[in-house]
Parts: sequence; structure tokens; C-alpha cells
Amino acid sequence: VCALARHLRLPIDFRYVDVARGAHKAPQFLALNPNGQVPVLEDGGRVLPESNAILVHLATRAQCGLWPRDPYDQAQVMRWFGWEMDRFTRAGGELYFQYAVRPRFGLGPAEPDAVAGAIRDFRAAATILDAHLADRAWLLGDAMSVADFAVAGVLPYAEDARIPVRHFPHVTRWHARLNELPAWREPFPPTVAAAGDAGARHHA
Ligand SMILES: N[C@@H](CCC(=O)N[C@@H](CS)C(=O)NCC(=O)O)C(=O)O
Repeated sequence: VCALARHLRLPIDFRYVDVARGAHKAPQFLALNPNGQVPVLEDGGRVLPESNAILVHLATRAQCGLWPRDPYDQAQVMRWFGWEMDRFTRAGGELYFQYAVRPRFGLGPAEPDAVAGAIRDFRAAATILDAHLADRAWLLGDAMSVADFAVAGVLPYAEDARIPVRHFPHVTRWHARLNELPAWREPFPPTVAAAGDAGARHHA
């Protein structure tokens, strides 16, 4: 969400949510998102949680084409949104939790069974993604879309989370293409980035 907001140069006032101190479970925040999770967008008095919904809203507001016009392409974006939550990000996110979140929050070392399961699931998902990207620049083909922002969201954490992405050449090439965007490389506004490892702790 932050990468897209920055890429589109949208005038967003970023607020840091200190997850380490439980700010996302405070009544004030739960009034915005009863799930107690970041990110949440407020736009003109309207509130929108869920990162993928926010991606669509921002792209539509910016009229930038990253939310495609063609209904079939829109359905394809929804396909990748569902797929990343169910498979790719779920597996990569588990590795992020095991290798990055657990040590940071003093929850003890990574759990071997959870790691083994997540690696197996990540490899299975990445195999499918790699085959899809073998003859495409972007998930939808020739044009970048919000689906690319959603599916690739876990990859900047690949090193910290020991996500075995380097075994998948087309996924690697696709992510390198995203990394050509300054906003992908530096998604966080300075105030948020300065507040710590902003990876999972901002409210867009
Ligand atoms: N489906 C939600 C998931 C959001 C989510 O998992 N947020 C994490 C940080 S990336 C969070 O707030 N975790 C704290 C918690 O669940 O207590 C979305 O895509 O926005």
C-alpha cells in the first residue's frame, strides 16, 4: 500500500501505528478496523481496511490504469488477490513471522515444523507463479497492475524471512522489474521509516 501511494504521489498523511505497543488493539484503532490490523485508509471521512481494497481505491482515485478498465482483467486482479492471500503471501508471511517477527517481539526461535510447512507451501506457490511469469512481464501480461503490488508485497522481506525466492528465476526477474520503481525500493515516508522497522506497522 505504501509503495503504491508513493508511486502515485498521492497526498497521504501517514500515521504510524505502534504494533509493538498494541496501538492496533486500542479502541480508537478498532473503531477504524475491528480486525485490529494495519493498514487502514481514511479518505474523506470514509474508512477502508484491507490492503488489496486500499490498492484498488488508490489506483482508481489516481485514474492511473493500475486498476484495469477491462472487466476480464479486473477479474484477473481479483484472482491474484485471492491467490496471494491464500497461498503466496500466507506462506511467505509465515516465514516472515518465524524469522523476523518472533525474534523482534521476543517470542523465541523459529518453530521448525512451521518453517518446514511454510517452505513447502511457498515453493509450491512460487512454482505456479514462476510458470505464469515465464512469458509475461507482469501478472496481467504487458501492463503492470495493482495485482503485481499485492502479490510481490512479501518479497522485499525475502532475505530477513529466508524466503527461498532465488530458486525461481522468473519471479526473481519480475521482482527486479518492480525494484526499478523508486517507490518499491523506498515505500515508507521518512516519518514512518524513522519510527523503526516500518515493515508491518503503519496505517496508510
Ligand atoms: N488481510 C489484511 C491483513 C493485514 C495484516 O495481516 N496486518 C498485519 C501487519 S502486516 C497486522 O496488523 N498484524 C497485527 C495483528 O494481526 O495483530 C490486509 O491485507 O490488510
